[in-house]
Order: sequence, then C-alpha cells, then structure tokens
Amino acid sequence: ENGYELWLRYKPVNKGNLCESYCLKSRKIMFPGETESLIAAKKELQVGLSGLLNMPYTEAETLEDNMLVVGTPQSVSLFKKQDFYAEINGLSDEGYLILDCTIEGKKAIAIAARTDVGVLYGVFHYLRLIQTNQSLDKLYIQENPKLKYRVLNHWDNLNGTVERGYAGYSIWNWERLPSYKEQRYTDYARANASIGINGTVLNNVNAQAKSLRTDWLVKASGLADVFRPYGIKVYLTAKFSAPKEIGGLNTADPKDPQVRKWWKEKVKEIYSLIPDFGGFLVKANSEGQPGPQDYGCSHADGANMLAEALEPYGGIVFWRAFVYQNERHVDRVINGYNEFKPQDGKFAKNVFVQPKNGPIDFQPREPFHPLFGGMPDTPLSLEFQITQENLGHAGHLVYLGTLFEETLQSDTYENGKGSTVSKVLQNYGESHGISAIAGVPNIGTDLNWTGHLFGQANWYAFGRLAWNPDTSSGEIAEDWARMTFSNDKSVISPVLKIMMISRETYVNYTMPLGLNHIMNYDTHNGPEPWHNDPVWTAFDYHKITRDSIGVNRTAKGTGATGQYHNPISEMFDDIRKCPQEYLLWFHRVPWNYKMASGRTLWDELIYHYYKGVDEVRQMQTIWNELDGKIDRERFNHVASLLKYQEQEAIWWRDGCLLFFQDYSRLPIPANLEQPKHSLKYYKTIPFPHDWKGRYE
Ligand code: BDP
Repeated sequence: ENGYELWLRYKPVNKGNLCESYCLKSRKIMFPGETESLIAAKKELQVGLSGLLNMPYTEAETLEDNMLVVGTPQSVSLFKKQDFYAEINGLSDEGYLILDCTIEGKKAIAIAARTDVGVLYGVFHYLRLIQTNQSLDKLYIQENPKLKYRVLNHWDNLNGTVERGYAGYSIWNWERLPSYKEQRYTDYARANASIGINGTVLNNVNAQAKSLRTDWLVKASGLADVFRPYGIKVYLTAKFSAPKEIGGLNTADPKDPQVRKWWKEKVKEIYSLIPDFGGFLVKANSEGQPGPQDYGCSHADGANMLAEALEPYGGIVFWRAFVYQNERHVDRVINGYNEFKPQDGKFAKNVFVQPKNGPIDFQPREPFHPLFGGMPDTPLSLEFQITQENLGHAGHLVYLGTLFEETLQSDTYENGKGSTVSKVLQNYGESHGISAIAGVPNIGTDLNWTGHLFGQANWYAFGRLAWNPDTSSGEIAEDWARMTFSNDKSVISPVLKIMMISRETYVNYTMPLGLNHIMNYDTHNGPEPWHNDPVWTAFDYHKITRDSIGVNRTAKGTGATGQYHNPISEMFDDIRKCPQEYLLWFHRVPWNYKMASGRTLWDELIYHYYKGVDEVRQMQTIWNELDGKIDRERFNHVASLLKYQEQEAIWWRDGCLLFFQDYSRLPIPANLEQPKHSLKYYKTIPFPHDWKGRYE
C-alpha cells in the first residue's frame, strides 16, 4: 500500500460476525436522488460498502426489512411521514441523522439530512462506523457541525511550488486547468468531505495579484466545479495591491472610490464564473505584503472594503492577524493583540479576523493567542498549521491532534471559567451568526499526499476538530489508526502509543520549557539558536547570557502576560505559578533556578533534550512491534523515517545543549551519551535543505 487512499481504504471487515451483521443491515439500499451531491454520496457508499463488506451493492426501490434508506425529505418523501421528520427539520444546513428505525413496518437504518451535503456527511459517518468496527445496533446519531466555516488555507504558489510544503509540489495543475480535471482533485474533495471540511483557499497568503486575473479565475472555476458536489467552496487570497498591479489604477487606497469600484467589479466577475465562491483570505501589512496601512488606513478599513464587495453574494473575508513588524523592537509576541484589540467591533459583519493559534508563529508549543477571549465584538477564525514547518517538516512523526486540542481547550476566562478557545470560536456562531477555523495543509504531489504517512493523521485531525472542536485528540487518533491500518488491537495500541507521545517528544528534543524560535533561520528545521545577524537574531527569543535564559514577558518585562484575562494573566506572570511548559516563554530564569522536580533549570533542560531522543528510540522499538502485522511498504516507510528522526533529534539536542553550555558553563553529566561533535561543527555543517533554492 502506498498511502494514496488515505483513511478511505475500505478494506474488507475481517471479523466474521461483525461483517455478517453489517451485511445484514446494508443488504439493500434505497437511495434515490439525482443532484450532484447525492450522486457523489451514492458513489462513495457504493465503493465503501462493496469494499468493506465484500458484497455487491444492491439498490431497491421498495421497502423491505433491513434496508439502508438514504436521503433528504425531498429525495425520500417517506421521511416526511416518520416521527423523526421533525428532527430532520431541526438539523443545521450540514447536519445529519443516522438512526435505527422502523419505516412502514420495516426495520431500517436511515441516513437522513435536510440538505444533500448533509446526506454526504452522513454517508461518510456511516462508513466510518463500519471502518472502525462499531456496532450498528440501536443507532441514534445526530450531528451538526459546531463551526460554520471549516477551511484549508493552501500556501500554494501559481508556479506549482508550495510555501512550507514538504510533500512535493502543488496538486493544482494550473497549466491544464480548467479543462483537464485530475482524479486527484476528486479524491482530495472526497477526503475533505469525509472529515467535514467545506472550504479551500487555493493559493498562498503571500499572494500574487494575477490569481485574480480573468484567465486564472477561469482555471479556479474548474476546481470549484469538481469540489461543489462535495460541499467545498473555493476561496482565493487577495493581494491588496491588485487594483494597481492588474487593475491599471495608480493606487490601492481603500479611501479611493475608483479602488472600491474596482474590487466590486472584480467580485462580480468572480461570482459570474464561480457562483458559490467563498471569499478572500488576506495577509496585509505583514512580512512585506501590501495593505491598508500603506495608505494611513486601518486593518478594518481594508477588510471592510473587500467585505462590502463580497456582501451581496454572501462572501466572507478572512483577514489575518499575523502581524509583528510594528513592535518587533519591543517584543513580537505583543504586536498582534496590540494592533487588533483596539479595532474590536470595527469590522463588517462578513469579516473574520484570523490569528494563528499562538502569538508568535506556529512554534512546537505556544500559549494560546491572547486575541482569543479578547475580541468579543469581532468573530475570530483560528489558524492552525497542519504542515510541519517548525515540527520537523514531513520527516518527523508528530501527531498534531494533541497540539490542536491543547490550544482549543485552553481556558481564556473571557466569561469566567470554561471560556475555552473552542467555546470562544463556537460562541461567535451565536453572537454573530458565523464561526470559523482554518488549517494550512500538508498536502502535495507525493503519492501518499503528505510526505510522511503520519502526516495524514494531522490533516484528518484538523478536519474532525473543525467539525467539533471539543472532540478528544485520542479518540480521533484511534479512528484514524483503525481506518489507516487495522482494527486489530495489537496494531492500534502501538500506533496510538507513538502518536500520543510524539508531539511532546518533538518539544523535548527541540524547544522544551517554553523555548521557541531557535530553529534554522532559512529552513525552519534543525537548531540554530546561534543565528545572529542585523536582520534577524535568535537572541531575541532566548536572550541567553552567562546567568540566565528566557524572555521576561511579565508585567515587569514586555507585558505580554497582561494581554490575558485573570487568573491566566497572574498565573503566567508569576514564575512560581507559570506552567513549566511556558516557563522560558514568559520568564527569564537563572541557570541554577530550582524546578518543581528538584533539578536546576540547567539539569532540567538536559533532562528534556535527552528524554526527547530516548523517546524517538522508544518510538522505533514500538513501531518494530508492527513488523509483519501491517503491509511491508508502509512499515518500511515509517521505520526508515523514524531512523532519520532519531538523527535529527540528536542534532537538535547536541547543537542546542552545546550552544547553551557556552553560556551556562555547566556540565553535561558524564553518564549521558556525549555529543559526538563540537559546537563549531553544528554551526557550520551545511543544512540539508536549501529552502530558498526550492522556490527560485
Ligand atoms: C511564517 C512562514 C512564512 C509564512 C508566514 C505567514 O515562515 O513562510 O508566509 O508565516 O503565515 O511562519 O504568513
């Protein structure tokens, strides 16, 4: 197996009894309907059931016992006469019911929804029950997504490369679009629909204006046509200077009526080509991208101009809050909050402000972004990174479900205890009628889509959490493992063990105790805490000296702790109460500081770095238990990447500790495996990836 089929492998259920009972319940299927979404759902059910149950998929038009009845009250008018009709009507636009019932005296399972796409989601859920060997007895499942916009943000460039993509090139073959539609696009849509993703931004936030030119829009419309049956809307990034670059105007000033008119006409044109276009994602006044501040206007002024153009068509603006230029000299961490908090409530009603999960930049661990809980009057969309820019690229096995969950379950205390980030996002649904979450995917042209087979779990986990941000990452990992490998306990349990420790393991061997942004300047892989040049210095992030390490972000330092509500603010501010995993994020700490473990800070750092490497070795041992229990191709793929990960973990551990030791002048205990090379070696070895070169 090469991994192409993702979690939709539909291999035969191999437990005899179970399979028999599944076969009995899906003996015949009543699934009328001619719309493109119902046809897509039916195709999936057909492929899924015939694969899983190893029997022909048989349709019937009249009721008999043990049938599967699938549809909406429009497609299956029988539903209108059932007592669960009211429940169908109570579902949201994308919700569904799966229930054991009796229809006109015949025993049946109904997969019912108000809308066609709800039916599609219900079908995927039903298949998942079988894929994960759940019982189909007494089924009563009612599902509505907890967030309305569940969107992938591709960082794909128009030339086919992917910014921070580690699984090959972009899957969009722009040259041949719109006429040639690869099978991969449909499979991409199926995978996304199976986890409830309902939108995709096709191109990079570091945008090119030409993506909004008519010829490119026509190409994008080809993808929209493939995705539509699967409930997925297409969005584009909008470069703020587009009116100048492709519109022939001499300004992009949002105050200029000509500029506003240009955007309105552009949007009108987009909707003529893509009638269900989702809207724009914008990176403005950030890392060199143009924006409204270039014209003395605010983020809200810029976002609202685009929102006004999109509003008549139901389109949305996602305006990113990833900005750090203006207060970089003080502390990058406080910049996003300081720029956006004063504008709370100033955005049009179809605008989301979109911060990343943490206030720096997709580090292996960050405290949640203080804008969550700080913007009651502006709906926020949360941006996660699924691609592992700072987590070992596609070479390291790091299950991100636990990272996502950690952020989502962080309590902001916005309205007292229990105001988790997840609740903050969901509450916008009630207060503003819209809610959203975004993920920067790890998808590319590699046969297995994500480079590392386990990267698929991160795509999967993002979708499941977007649908319900309160799902446990462990439960999601288990579903994924069952669908990806097997329902056999002796397979699931080692796979889960590895997945559930993997993120902490990564933190341990790279940036434990709240350290951050000490990775290689160009590639963002491998250690470079020594990077120090006039443009960028890692010393801003660790502030290492002979005596101490860490950044003072307390009230007496840069004040970042004051951006959180109490009691979080006080907790982060007080070195004795600050959770150890954020210690060096918020505090500057002497090397001999006594940690809760009784170890000094120096010894605690050593402990974590060594633990990280040991855990990668444990992961290899655990993986080896699967030898012979899963197919050779995927076994070898993961086994050899784990070896690579071990080398990289050692590189991180030794590079960082030798560098820190230059300042602390404290020993690495003799009983531990000693670094094989000098610090000089780590500073000068050529980095394996030439990130910039990839894109030239
Ligand atoms: C940084 C990435 C950069 C992105 C930027 C962003 O290194 O490639 O363009 O974030 O999110 O993490 O805009």
